[in-house]
Amino acid sequence: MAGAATSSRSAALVERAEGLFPGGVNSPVRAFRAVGCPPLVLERGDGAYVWDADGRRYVDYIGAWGPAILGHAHPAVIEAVAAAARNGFALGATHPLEIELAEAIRQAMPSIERLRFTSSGTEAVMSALRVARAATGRDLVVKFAGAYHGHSDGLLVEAGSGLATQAIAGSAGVPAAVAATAIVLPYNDAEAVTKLFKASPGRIAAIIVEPVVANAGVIPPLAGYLEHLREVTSADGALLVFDEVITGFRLGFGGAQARFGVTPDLTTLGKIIGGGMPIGAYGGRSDLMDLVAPAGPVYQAGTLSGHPLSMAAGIATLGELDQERYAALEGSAAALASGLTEAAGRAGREVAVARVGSLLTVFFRATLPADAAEALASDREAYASFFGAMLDQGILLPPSQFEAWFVSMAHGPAEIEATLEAARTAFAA
Ligand code: KE4
Repeated sequence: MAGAATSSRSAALVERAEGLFPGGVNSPVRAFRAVGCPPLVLERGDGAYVWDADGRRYVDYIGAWGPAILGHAHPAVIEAVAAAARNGFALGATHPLEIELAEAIRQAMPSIERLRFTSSGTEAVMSALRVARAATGRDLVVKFAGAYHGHSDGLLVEAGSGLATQAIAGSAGVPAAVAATAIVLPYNDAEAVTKLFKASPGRIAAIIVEPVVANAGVIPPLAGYLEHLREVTSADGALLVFDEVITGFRLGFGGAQARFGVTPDLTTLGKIIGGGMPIGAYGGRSDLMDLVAPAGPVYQAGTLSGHPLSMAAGIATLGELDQERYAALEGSAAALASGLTEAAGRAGREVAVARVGSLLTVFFRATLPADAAEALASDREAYASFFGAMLDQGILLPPSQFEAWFVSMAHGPAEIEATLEAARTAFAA
């Protein structure tokens, strides 16, 4: 049986967790249900490695779901958090470290003229859309099938009956009236966006998009697609919101908006900017952000927003990111992707490896998916057995076909080669 939790300390901990948390976890993906094996209990990370509660070591591609771009427990980040902690934790007023991190973010992403920190990506997205609705006086928001923008009610939605019709709830407990404020379109379909705005001029507050989809597995934008979203929203007076919670500082210092040269009106961030500590941020044009209380009529608040320890971890993390390290990261991820493609080919396995920067997905299907519907057609069983075979060899992949692998700057040649060696065995199994 793959992984831990047979008869062990992990198993005992899993059993206690199951009596405490829904599904035994504090976030659903950690239950490993999509890969049909017992969840790991991880209690230590260092560089590219994590250890489970029985001391088993794994090369880690979950990367805390994005924050760990430096690798786990980076000394500079630990020292920064320890130093900040010695001055106390949240103090309840503006802290100098908030200003320092905000200035570092703005320097890297100039479209973020002003911003507000939150404690999660969900809060950042929820707040950015509240600003968009206030700024435009419109209620409807467009998102794309397969994209994930956190768990706020208005975004837990699925496509309505017809294309470009109002969405339906994607979760129990989401009122139909709230779901109806969203429209869900297929990603990478420029025509669908054009048709929607032609049919509903002046009614849409914003499009929110993962500029590179990472929550359906990795799906890059087709050439010209993001530019098209920019043109259509600008022409209609709607706003363009880039959800860069994953891509921000992942795809380079300026995130996806720099890589693709498309400037959104608002951006949401999280994960890397907190270096693994709780964080989110939303920001953009100052005329929009000045609508937020106490400067303007859009209310949004948070006890631990801008928490000094999160700020310290974020500042230290961004301080370690430079062009040389991004180039090395690009090289490792490229070597991994091509090695995986070759290993699968040699074993006669039909996989398509998608990669943008250090985000990658091995889709168990013949061709790269262009949207969520195609991604969903992947062979989940095949992914699940591949996951198990890799775990048995000490390689921890994301426990779902529809999550991205996160390569870190701590994944060196040894880790990449160990992963490819394990993949050659796993594909042949
Ligand atoms: P949080 O509220 O989980 O900090 O961020 C929500 C969010 C917003 N936008 C994007 C593009 C995201 O990917 C996320 C959260 N990502 C997931 C991983 N697919 C977090 C992992 C989890 O839910 O446990």
